[in-house]
Amino acid sequence: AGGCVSRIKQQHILTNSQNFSMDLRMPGVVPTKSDNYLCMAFPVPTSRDAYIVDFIPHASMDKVHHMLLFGCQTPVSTSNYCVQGTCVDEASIMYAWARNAPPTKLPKDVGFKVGGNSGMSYFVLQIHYGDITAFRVWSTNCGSLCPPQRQPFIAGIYLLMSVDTVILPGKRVTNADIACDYTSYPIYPFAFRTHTHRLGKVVSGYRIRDGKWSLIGRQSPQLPQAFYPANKEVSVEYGDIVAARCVFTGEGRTSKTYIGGTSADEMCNFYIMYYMDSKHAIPYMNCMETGFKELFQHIPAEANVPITV
Ligand code: IYT
Ligand code: CU
Ligand code: CU
Repeated sequence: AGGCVSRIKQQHILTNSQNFSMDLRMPGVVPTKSDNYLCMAFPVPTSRDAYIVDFIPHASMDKVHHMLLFGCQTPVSTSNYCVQGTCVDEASIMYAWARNAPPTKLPKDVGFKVGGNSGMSYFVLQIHYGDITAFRVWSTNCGSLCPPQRQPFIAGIYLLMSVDTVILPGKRVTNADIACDYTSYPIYPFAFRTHTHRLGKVVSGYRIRDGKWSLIGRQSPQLPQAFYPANKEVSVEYGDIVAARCVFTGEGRTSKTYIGGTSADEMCNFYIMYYMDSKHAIPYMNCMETGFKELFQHIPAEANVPITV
């Protein structure tokens, strides 16, 4: 993926029989231009089932704006820093760190499954504006001797994203609405993350059950885009609807703004980080449907109130 500098391998793995931690470092990287996103892939150091149970960010505050950790099967590059993109296949986000935002902890007994047959054979660390950082992943697996112990709860991500929003220039308010029927096993949201580019004012996510809207989380996408604690009372079960709204403004633009990858484009994302019983273990789900207009007539008023930052 474009210009790469050669990779300095510096990886530390601490092990005992059950647990190990792994440092993911991108030492001495100097971004060549602002808004560079540098990434690096690290093989998951076991072919057995392993569960990430903690993340310890080691970012140098003055240099790193934000960093995201993904898991996937096929990174863009396994031997070099990558300048654009993360994975060839679908990347699943597992962790987000942003300057000035508190890091989110996984609840007790909850882990992201990696290695084994999870489809996650690489970690990919993506850093915005960084030149030195390290990441540490605590993980439990069973080494080579003992039988693998199962994590009672599996962590996963439910991503709601808009694919077709168009923001008209000068128009004060444009809503991007997303909603899907939920037809799977119960999930228990514990953190959420919002993502838009410059035009996003507020992003809110809900569960709708028997017509009643319950807030999972609401945040300004102009604040650090980390995972924030979700409303713990709201689980999502078969028969519920999961919905999100992003509120945008077209003020200050002179042409239409579409969904896309550059900073001139927009995105509307609401990520739900959840746990579920590992009996079911569905690590990734998404929703890209535009909700019915009729449904969104009943969205709580708070969803339309911009959060001033
Ligand atoms: C078009 C769009 O909204 N892209 C988002 C959501 C997205 C994330 C992942 C789409 C796909 C993914 O595999 I992970 I396909 C997007 O790119 N969001 C950015 C990061 O790339 C994760 C963000 O910061 O949320
Ligand atoms: Cu950033
Ligand atoms: Cu984006």
